[in-house]
Amino acid sequence: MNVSRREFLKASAAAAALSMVGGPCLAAGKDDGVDKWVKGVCRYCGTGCGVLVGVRGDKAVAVKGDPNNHNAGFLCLKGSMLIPVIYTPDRITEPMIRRGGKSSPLEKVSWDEALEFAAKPFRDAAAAAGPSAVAYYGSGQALTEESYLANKIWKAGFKTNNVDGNPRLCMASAVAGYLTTFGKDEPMGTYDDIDAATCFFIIGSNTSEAHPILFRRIAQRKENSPEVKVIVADPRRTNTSRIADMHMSFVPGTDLALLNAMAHVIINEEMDNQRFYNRYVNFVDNEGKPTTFENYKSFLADYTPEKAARLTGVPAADIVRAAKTFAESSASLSLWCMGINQRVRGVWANNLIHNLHLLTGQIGRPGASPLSLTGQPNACGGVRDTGSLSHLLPAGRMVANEKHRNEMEDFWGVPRGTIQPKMGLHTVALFEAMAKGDVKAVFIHCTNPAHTLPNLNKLTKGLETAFVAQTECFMDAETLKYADAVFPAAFWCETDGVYGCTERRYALTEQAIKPMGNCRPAVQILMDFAARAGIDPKLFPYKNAADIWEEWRTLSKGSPYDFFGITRARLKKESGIKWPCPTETHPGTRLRYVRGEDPLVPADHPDRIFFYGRPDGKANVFLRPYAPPFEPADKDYPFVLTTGRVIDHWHSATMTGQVPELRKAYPSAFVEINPEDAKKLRINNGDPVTLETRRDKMTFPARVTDTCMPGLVFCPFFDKKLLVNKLFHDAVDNASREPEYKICATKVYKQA
Ligand code: MGD
Ligand code: MGD
Ligand code: SF4
Repeated sequence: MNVSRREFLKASAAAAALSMVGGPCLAAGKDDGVDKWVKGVCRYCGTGCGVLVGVRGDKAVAVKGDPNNHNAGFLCLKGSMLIPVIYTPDRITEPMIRRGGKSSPLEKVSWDEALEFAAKPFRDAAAAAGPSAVAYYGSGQALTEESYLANKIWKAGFKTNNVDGNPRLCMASAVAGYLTTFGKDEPMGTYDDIDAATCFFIIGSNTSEAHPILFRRIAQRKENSPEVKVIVADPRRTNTSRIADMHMSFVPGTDLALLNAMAHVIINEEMDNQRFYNRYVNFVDNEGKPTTFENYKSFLADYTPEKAARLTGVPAADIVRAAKTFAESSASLSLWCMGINQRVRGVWANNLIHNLHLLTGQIGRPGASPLSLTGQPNACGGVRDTGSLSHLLPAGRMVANEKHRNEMEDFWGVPRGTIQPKMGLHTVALFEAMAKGDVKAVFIHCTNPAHTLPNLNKLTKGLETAFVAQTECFMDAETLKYADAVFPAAFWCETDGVYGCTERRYALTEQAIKPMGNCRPAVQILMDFAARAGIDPKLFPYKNAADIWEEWRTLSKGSPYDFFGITRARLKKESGIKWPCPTETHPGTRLRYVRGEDPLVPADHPDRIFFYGRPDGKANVFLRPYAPPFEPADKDYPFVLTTGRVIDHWHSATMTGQVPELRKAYPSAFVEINPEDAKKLRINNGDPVTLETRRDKMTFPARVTDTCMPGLVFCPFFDKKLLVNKLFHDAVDNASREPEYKICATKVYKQA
């Protein structure tokens, strides 16, 4: 692209998003003739843009950005094209079962028959092999009420902690990063920090494609205040890096060395903030045992910029410049996503980002914060906060903690000892256990694992072996091939519930239209299913999702996740509220852990910042060494393959693939390859190029582009005709259990 950075910046601010404030909307209709506008949240990413759905008669006909939400009326293209997704002929509108086993066809049946057909194998498996023979596999795209309910049904009803979901593939390393550094999950910063930051440190996030409306806000901040610096650290030269003052492209998987080298420079150049860390920080070794600042300094002696330069490929001078800019700017904001989390050392990488903030005091002030970008619209509110993962319980409680289990048992009204003390199976282990026959029946909700799990040839064996009950909306979903019973779920604005996005913001999606055909809201499906599976209905005495919200809100009261003040009535009026929010008159919290801002910090606390997630109120700076990725390039497999997103498709494209404009933009997957490599391998644009890994091989059309550095190739994973995840290993971080989707070794050759 032959445009200057300034031109690109301008274009990014304007064109990454479509302006829709009060204007006409792209949809199956026009703004005029709309009977009413119903408030909601975009179905797609963790940016959590507010939308207004235009309804005419009994149909949704339009969508536009909510001018009163953080997105100020802006939406990106896919968000603005949600209406055709509702009305695609691909919608599943009737329950279906496979009467004759996995190889028989799906037949449409009544709800009663489908529910009974699905419930029996769960009853039988639990009776014959115990509670751990059943499982729930959920989603950061499910509504909060759905995940809270499922978590309760499985953990307190079936008495199994086999509750996991796609946030394990996504934010698990960020969760464990916050827990280990600050003692509690969820960030202290918010989107308001973007407007106050003077240095953006964007690492392992292609914000321009994955969080376009936030990228628009960053680009606008830079456009309006040219002194603002943007540093991007990403092996690929993405559109995000094109607005950067500095792009550090490095050998994939070497971030730990880069981040430690930045800390080294900060201390050696005396840019550290001793007053801050003496007051608010504990230094701990790799095992979490107390150590001293002096030990930390000696540990970092091994991470000179020169040494890190040899490992990462980033020039030493650039590492020094990045460290100085980060430390000396008046307010530095770090933003990161899957380039950091989807790594076998993802938790460590999260800790090292937090280290930079804690060393410099770039935290707890407007614009100065670590802020992980959440991928899915409700991974935070729905799954992390409700504790709907195999090791968690609601509101920051842990399965392994007896007091926490007892608190939940008392609140849920089940006998002490009901919740099992042993953690359930994390995602990869769950699908392995299904393949072995240890888990015999799984309920899959709002996720498409047959497309998106790593090492698919291995892990789909679990879906071939276990009984699979699945909620879905679209026939395009790959997992349907393995489903024994399919429940047609009401889609997005056909039902109501709360989403919680990146910045601790809860917002309500209201029902705008009736569910299509015979579809039902997922909370109804879950309750009907559980009752038939033998779970005591006293556990779910709810008429609707609003009742579940009421219970969950009450449960949060007095916890470090307190949002008791966020009532449904308030959510209907307001366009999102950030927790902590303990009372109905509290406006919500912008700066978590900060006295005078966060209601959970006592007004008379002696310190300005109180990290109340830890017993002594101090955060941890960890001594985390560099460790290589699981499968770096080698002599036999000399390239690194990385995977990720494109702006116009959502994950497995079951939704975005229904929209002709989005499909045309990216009709199929491809492999990006650097021009130098392409020349050596005699590859031209469009040539069929085979990637061969230790698991499988697959041929993609080539895109010759400098986006990838030499030695690196990139494939998006949206295309079900080219399931790139068959090429990947399933190695996971040993703390968060998140898979390393970002790095595997591959051969690359042109197909004859
Ligand atoms: P990715 O494309 O997965 O997107 O959002 P992002 O994480 O921003 O990868 C991010 C970057 O990591 C890539 O640019 C890649 O080059 C870089 N990377 C690869 N290896 C390394 C490494 O070793 N170190 C570092 N530092 N970086 C590396 C993901 C987010 O997007 C998520 S989690 C979800 S669930 C949502 N999905 C989604 C979608 O499917 N489509 C669109 N359009 N937007 C989405 N938004 C959300
Ligand atoms: P989606 O396509 O979002 O992907 O993985 P998935 O969650 O498996 O699947 C959502 C499913 O829910 C779709 O089948 C959709 O049709 C269905 N659906 C949509 N709306 C509704 C609804 O209202 N109700 C119900 N019941 N169903 C609905 C995402 C996962 O992928 C994530 S989060 C990450 S971060 C990983 N990223 C990643 C990567 O970066 N690289 C590679 N190679 N693989 C990855 N896989 C992971
Ligand atoms: Fe939807 Fe994300 Fe686009 Fe906002 S940025 S409109 S939440 S896809």
